[in-house]
This record gives sequence, C-alpha cells and structure tokens, in this order.
Amino acid sequence: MPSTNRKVVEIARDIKSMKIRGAGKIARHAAEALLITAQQSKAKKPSTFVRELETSARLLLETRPTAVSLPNSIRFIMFRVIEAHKRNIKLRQLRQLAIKAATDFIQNSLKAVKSIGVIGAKRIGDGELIMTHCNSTAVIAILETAFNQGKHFEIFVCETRPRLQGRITAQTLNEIGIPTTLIVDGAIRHFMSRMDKVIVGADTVVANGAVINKIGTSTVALTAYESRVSFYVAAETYKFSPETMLGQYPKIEERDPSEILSKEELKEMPGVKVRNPSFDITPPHLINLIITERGIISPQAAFMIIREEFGLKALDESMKYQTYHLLS
Ligand code: RI2
Repeated sequence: MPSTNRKVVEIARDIKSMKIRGAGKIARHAAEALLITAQQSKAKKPSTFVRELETSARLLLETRPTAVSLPNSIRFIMFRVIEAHKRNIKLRQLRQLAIKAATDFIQNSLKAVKSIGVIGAKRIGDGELIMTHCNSTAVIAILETAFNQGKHFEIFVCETRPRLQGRITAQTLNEIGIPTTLIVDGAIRHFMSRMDKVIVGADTVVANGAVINKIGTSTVALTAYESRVSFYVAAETYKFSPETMLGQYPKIEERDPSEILSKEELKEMPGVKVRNPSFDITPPHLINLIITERGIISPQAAFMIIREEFGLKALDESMKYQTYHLLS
C-alpha cells in the first residue's frame, strides 16, 4: 500500500474537522488533493500511480459521509484515470490526464457557482426580505450578483447551531454591503411570515428531489410552507446523487457531542445523551425550485438532471466505484 502524501493527509484532516467546509469547497479540495497526489507522485509504473491516487481517494472519502459533492468529485477524476489505465496509456500521459481531470473539476465547479449566481439573481426582487440558513457559497453568489445589479433587499440569517456558520454568512454579507439581520434558530417561525422567500444551499440532492442540507433546513422549509413563503435551493449539479437512483442514500453525519456541550459540561450530567446530527432531509413537496448552473428546475426534475448529467454510463461508474463508499 503506497504511503499517503502529507499535504493530502492535511486536507483530509481539515475536511474532517470542518476547517474546510461547505459542500462545494469540500469537493474542490478533494480534487486538489488528487491533483497534488498526481503532481508529486514518484511512481515508476502506471499501476503504482493509480494505487497512489486510490489511497488518497479512500482517505478523502472517509472524512465526511453526507455531501455527495465529495464522492462525485473523486469519481469524476478516478473514472477518467482508470478508464485510461485500462487502455494501457503511458505513465506520463496518465499523470497529465489525472492533472487535467482534477483541474477541470475545480474550474467547472467554480464556473457553476458563478452561473448559479447569475441565474438565481433573476429571482431576487427589489425590496424583498429573504431568509437563509447556514453558510452556502452558492447562495452568497446569488445575493452578491443581485446586489451588484443594484437590487435592494435584506437578508435574515439563521445562526445555525451548533457550529454557527450563519455568523460566517452574516459577516460575508456585511462585507458585501447587503443589509443583514442575524437571528437565533428558535426565531425562525417568529420572522417567517414577513419573508418573501427562503434560499438555502445543498449538500446532496437525491433522485426524488429531496434535499439534504445543514440541520434545521427542513424546519425552515416547513415553516416557510406554513407561511406560504417560497423555498428555493441553490445546488450545483455535482451535488446531485447518482447513487440515490440505485437506492443508496447518503449517511446523515452525526458529529461529536462536544460541539454542543463541552466535555466538562457533559461530565456534570452523566445521564444525559447528546445527539448532534449535522444534516436533515427536506422533502420535495416543501421545495419550490432548485437553482442549478444548468437552469432552474422543479425538485421533481432532479431525476432528469441525474440521468442527463451522469448518464446511464455514470450509474455504471457509480456501481463500479461503490467500493469507495463501502469503506469503513
Ligand atoms: P456550498 C454546508 O455543509 C452547508 O450545509 C451548506 O448549506 C452546504 O454545505 C452547501 O454549501 P457543511 O460543510 O457548497 O458546513 O453552497 O457541513 O458552499
């Protein structure tokens, strides 16, 4: 088994600890880790080179289980490498191909976020009050684009316990110059009836159009539904999960209780169990639109995006590379 590149180990550690976080960023960093593996490989044979990439891929896949952007980015690169390796191409070409695949993924991903910004900005009206939850690069791209177009609107950001990523969103919006109000998660329903819409990001979009996003998102969606407020999701197509067409759902990550209560606080109430799921599932009937780089779709069209974007061939790929997901 080849040893893992030090920089790759560092990236994997930072994804796990959430120093690197956000479904899109995680995917781009995973691609960067494979890029580094390819660039710094000392392999003398194509088969050793492929094994080195696989070792890095496994390490990255073990970090966080829910955002499908991570396995999708790895699959994008590994599928191309392995198919080329089967054609017996030389080591130098194989390395170039891996570097190109990783670079393409990163560039396409950044382009997708930008396109979502442009498409989504068209749905922002002057004078609107909009709620968002957690911290999503795709949502911020929409808001920043609309703001730069001269639209005036105000954002209510949920704090998003326990990691408080809503505060990162509030800080970013403040730097852009967008009027922003930060609220605690418990105040969501109190303010919802005043909102014109909600826009959130996504970690995974499943085949039936349900969206997996930061814990609390489904509560925001349900509250929006009750108040007849539109609920939009901004998601690049690499957040759509081909596996879900095959019946395999992502695991909902449950993080350490110490993110909620410190070790000392926990010791003071030894009989109390703390649960800390990171994500929840918003069903399609609570979602009005999904904004992708390929356009705006209804959640019911998620199935078509998966078929078109990944194709039946990709479902095959996904079956072939299941081993990556089955790692313990
Ligand atoms: P972008 C984040 O997950 C949040 O749930 C956010 O809504 C989602 O990723 C998408 O973020 P985490 O990594 O890709 O903070 O739009 O657990 O930036």
